Amino acid sequence: MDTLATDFLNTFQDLDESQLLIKETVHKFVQNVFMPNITENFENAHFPKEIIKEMGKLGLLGSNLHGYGCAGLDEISYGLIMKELERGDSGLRSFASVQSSLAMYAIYAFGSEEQKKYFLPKMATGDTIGCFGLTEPDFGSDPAGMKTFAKKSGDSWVLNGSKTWITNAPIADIAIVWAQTDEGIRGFLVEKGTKGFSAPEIKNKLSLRASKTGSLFFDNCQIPNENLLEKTEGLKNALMCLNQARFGIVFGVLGAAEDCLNEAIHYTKERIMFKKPLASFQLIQRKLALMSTEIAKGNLVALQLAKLKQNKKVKPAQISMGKQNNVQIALDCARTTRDILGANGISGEYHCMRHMCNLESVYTYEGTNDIHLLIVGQHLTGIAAFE
Ligand code: TGC
Ligand code: FAD
Repeated sequence: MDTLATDFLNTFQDLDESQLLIKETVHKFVQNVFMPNITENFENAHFPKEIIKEMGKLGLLGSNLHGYGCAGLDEISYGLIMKELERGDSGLRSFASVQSSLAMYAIYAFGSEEQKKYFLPKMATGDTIGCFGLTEPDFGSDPAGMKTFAKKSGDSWVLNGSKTWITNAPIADIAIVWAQTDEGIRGFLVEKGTKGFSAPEIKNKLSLRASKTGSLFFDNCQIPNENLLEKTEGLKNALMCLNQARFGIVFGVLGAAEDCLNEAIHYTKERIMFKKPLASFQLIQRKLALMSTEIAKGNLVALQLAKLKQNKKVKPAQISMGKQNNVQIALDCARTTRDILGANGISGEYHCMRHMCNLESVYTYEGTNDIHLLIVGQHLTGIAAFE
């Protein structure tokens, strides 16, 4: 890794030994285990499930949760993990985000002690895979309107409805499902094999191809009361899970951006045009300098948010600012690198086009770019402009 290009302001110069080791270990894991097959996996829309348990062994799943077999790392370490995973592919980071920050966190924060003891250790090792169903076909940015309904019936709940665009759904053993009830929105653990529950894959994605996405259908599913996340009492709890995952994206996307910048620098030093390396032209250097500057700014944003989060002082709107800003930076870097590589930029032999396609999803999921601007706008003005 060329750290001058990607950390121009030495933002991460004060990492402690353990943080440096984590960063290096995940980097090596991604390069040695994941990257050799990424081009083929992306082409074939294949997610390499076999690496999940290795991620578990390295402590990468639920890494910033404490107890229950989780690594209990600090927030900077968690961010660095996300960054190294997404340097490989946003799909790999997506898997870890959903497993850790959405599914495991939901159980960790809102589950009963029995649920935590039963599910979290198996999820930390990667033996049990989770997904998180909030979005519905007609309720994406506005999940408050969800139609999925759970009706209390004796000792259980009867669940009807559907969720869509759910990461990990086709490979998940358990789904965290948010549903309306007579008492407001609550979270449920729906186990694979539950009668009336199916999770078919969504095919033909042109983005995040090395990640599995699906729908969730519930047809009179009987959910035992012990699978209710007992501490859930409204949409707010689902949004609290999103804060965790959005924070991971703030770091993660910079991994993809840095990979693009490194690719652009390397390519332009080698590629001769008009008898000179592309890197010697002013317009090219301007593009590289702007990419490096934006990445440096993004890293400062990420580090500051990690510090606030570590001290339990971070506000959701601050995470929204970071998500919106850093995803935009990463997408711009991927597009600029694609441009700089000319025709080669569209080839799977290089990484920028894959990152660019992936980042189009990241721009939309976990709250669209515009929704995050509206959240910051609401914070600045006190006026919600969503409706
Ligand atoms: P609103 O009335 O503003 O809020 C309802 C209650 O929730 C509180 N709240 C939050 N609490 C914690 N964290 C947050 N981020 C919160 N945002 C709001 C709020 O204070 C209120 O509390 P209370 O006590 O008054 O009840 O709710 P609204 O319905 O007007 O919606 C606001 C809006 C639009 C910002 C929200 O719905 C939103 O964020 N929409 C975007 C939806 C979204 O991000 N979906 C993501 C689905 S999961 C996903 O994409 C995973 S991709 C995974 C991967 O592969 O990596
Ligand atoms: P819409 O809400 O229909 O938005 C469409 C456009 O309208 C956007 O540009 C948006 O910014 C704009 N818009 C919407 N409302 C307003 C407004 N009030 N003012 C101005 N503009 C507005 N969801 C999950 O629950 N779990 C998952 O694991 C998950 N994984 C995903 C994986 C992938 C690959 C993708 C693509 C999505 C995933 N999602 C997941 C869904 C994702 O969270 C939603 O796509 C996202 O919240 C946006 O919802 P939508 O697609 O319905 O777009």
